[in-house]
Amino acid sequence: MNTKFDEAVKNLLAKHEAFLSVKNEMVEENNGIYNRYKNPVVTAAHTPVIWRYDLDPESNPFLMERIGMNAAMNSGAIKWNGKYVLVVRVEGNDRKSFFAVAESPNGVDNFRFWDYPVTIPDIDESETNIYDMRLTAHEDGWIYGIFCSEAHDPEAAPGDLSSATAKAGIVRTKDLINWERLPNLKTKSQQRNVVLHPEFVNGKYALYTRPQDGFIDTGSGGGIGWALVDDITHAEVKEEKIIDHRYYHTIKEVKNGEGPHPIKTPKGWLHLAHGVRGCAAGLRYVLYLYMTSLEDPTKVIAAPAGHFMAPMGEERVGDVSNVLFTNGWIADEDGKVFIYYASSDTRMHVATSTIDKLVDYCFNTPADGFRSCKSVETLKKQIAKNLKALGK
Ligand code: M1P
Repeated sequence: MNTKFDEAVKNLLAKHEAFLSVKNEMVEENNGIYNRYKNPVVTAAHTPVIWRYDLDPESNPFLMERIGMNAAMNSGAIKWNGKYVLVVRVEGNDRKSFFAVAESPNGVDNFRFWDYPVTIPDIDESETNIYDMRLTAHEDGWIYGIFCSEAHDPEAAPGDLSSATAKAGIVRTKDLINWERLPNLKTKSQQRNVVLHPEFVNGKYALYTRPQDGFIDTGSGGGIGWALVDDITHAEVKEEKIIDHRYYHTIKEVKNGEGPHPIKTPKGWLHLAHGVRGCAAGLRYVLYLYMTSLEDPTKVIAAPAGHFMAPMGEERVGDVSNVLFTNGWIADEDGKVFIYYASSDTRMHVATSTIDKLVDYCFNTPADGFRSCKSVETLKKQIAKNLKALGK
């Protein structure tokens, strides 16, 4: 019996519980499109005390953190048994990422991690890091998770301990507890941000891809791709078509990547993605929306110009600053949409909107004219229309 130690553990658990129970508040925004929330929804500090501390007075007399957690970010999302569930990319102080499930009763606060992280079967000794899982409840009855499987580049020059390669790892589950690992996606190029479409297309599994020449550079990879796959248990991309292109002097000039799988709406598939551009401060990651046709999911039917969300305030700063990234959203049956996004590779946030608003945003936000003079023309049209409406 160690009364002082027991008291300290009780105190630690009580403080953590109080932190997890804090209610979140919607922030008033004036764009009419979505609302942010005051607090991040999941952070490294949300990870359980039993992960981080050894609660044995014999082996940890000072009650120190033994296994530190550095970040809780890029999370897949799904509504599961009435709960808002995130498969969070947790990154330890050792820089290794892993997946862990956190659930909330209302989608905006009180996220609590399950006791154990997800065990992803190990099929490749060279796989060093895993991250950014996209979840898809597919019409075949399985819930799939596609994630980035990273390894040290076997062709790196001696002494180069940074070059890496990215592949798409694939798992599936029926209960979010037991995960079956399927072989990695076979492709000609490296791949990150691969996402499974929720329906069969022409009887095949359909993937959003992101071909890239290198680990960081997409190089000749022109944007978000699309590929049909015969057998998901031996998935291979034989043909890949770019459906959402990158363009010079846009928010996705350097790279882009599909976020979570698109939401089916009566007017088309609603997509959420990230776009990247370079600047003196480094890469800037923002979120954007676009829509594809229900009849032909490879056909873009709405492409609003510019970003939908960009880093703001404290979101701008973190381990990799100036980054918003998303790989999870949940659409409720009443049309409310919970957009889960990470800021600066550090913490998770939520923003809420509705399918009607997001679709309206896609079809009625002017498309990119790719030149300043075109942007001025678009702006002048709106001003003239408004002046007329105001009787001026
Ligand atoms: O650091 C920003 C993001 O960079 C990568 O995304 P992309 O492949 O589009 O460049 C990923 O490593 C992602 O996890 C990270 O958030």
